[in-house]
Amino acid sequence: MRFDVITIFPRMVEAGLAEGVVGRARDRGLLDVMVRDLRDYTTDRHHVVDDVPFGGGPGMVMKPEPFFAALEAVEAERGKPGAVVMLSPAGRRFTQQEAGRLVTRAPVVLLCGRYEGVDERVRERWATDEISIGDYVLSGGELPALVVIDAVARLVPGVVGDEQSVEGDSFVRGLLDYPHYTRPAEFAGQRVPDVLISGHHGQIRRWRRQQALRRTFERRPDLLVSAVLDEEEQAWVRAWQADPSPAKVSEGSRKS
Ligand code: 9D3
Repeated sequence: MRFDVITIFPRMVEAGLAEGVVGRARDRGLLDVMVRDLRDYTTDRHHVVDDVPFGGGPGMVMKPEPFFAALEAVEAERGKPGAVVMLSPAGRRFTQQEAGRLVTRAPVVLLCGRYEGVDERVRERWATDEISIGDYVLSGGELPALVVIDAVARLVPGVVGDEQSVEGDSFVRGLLDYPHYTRPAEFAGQRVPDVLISGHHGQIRRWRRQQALRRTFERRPDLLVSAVLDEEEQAWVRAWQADPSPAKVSEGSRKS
């Protein structure tokens, strides 16, 4: 999987790529990310990347020329990209499904904006996609670019180790995760559920499926619309719909 990231804060992006699953994937050559400093594609003495908005108003707008030059360099060095993604609060929402689409589009170029935004002609000429990571205001596209790279890289075969299988990832299955416990079996007056210590692997799998489903029912019922459930799981949901009273999964149980 190959990404080119175009940003005025290359060190910020590099820092986010250095650790963990993504850092290891880069070391192993499974993931190739080239972070490019937009200022390297300016031609003036002061490497200016912004200018005042036509029509007036607050803040600055990113100039088109450095982005055009950077994208022409990417094409010359790497060939035609499979996708050019503009990170923007006005984009469509990034989802697991979108990650699955981008992993098939390598090499992918990610354009990070700062200030009030990027001259519209960059999007018109170059962008194949415009993506937002959610409805909150950030200071630029760098953190969103890292989010996209992380989610897409996890879908590249070999990037995620066997011990943390992608199959089990909650949004891949369409449900939230079940609760996790490790030793000790009792801590601060809180006990690990007996079933997990029982050694009955069939029962453990069933308990986990039920917990995952219960949490999704409680917290993200919107996800149930497209989740694929077997007969038993559908029966659980119908029972909870008839009687939603059992203690909320998020509350846990507290000894008094
Ligand atoms: C305060 C300026 N806003 C006026 C309506 C517009 C605005 C411009 C640029 C708001 C944020 C930004 C910087 N954000 C991004 O570049 C960005 C972003 C985000 O803020 N939230 C979620 N996803 C993304 S992707 C890129």
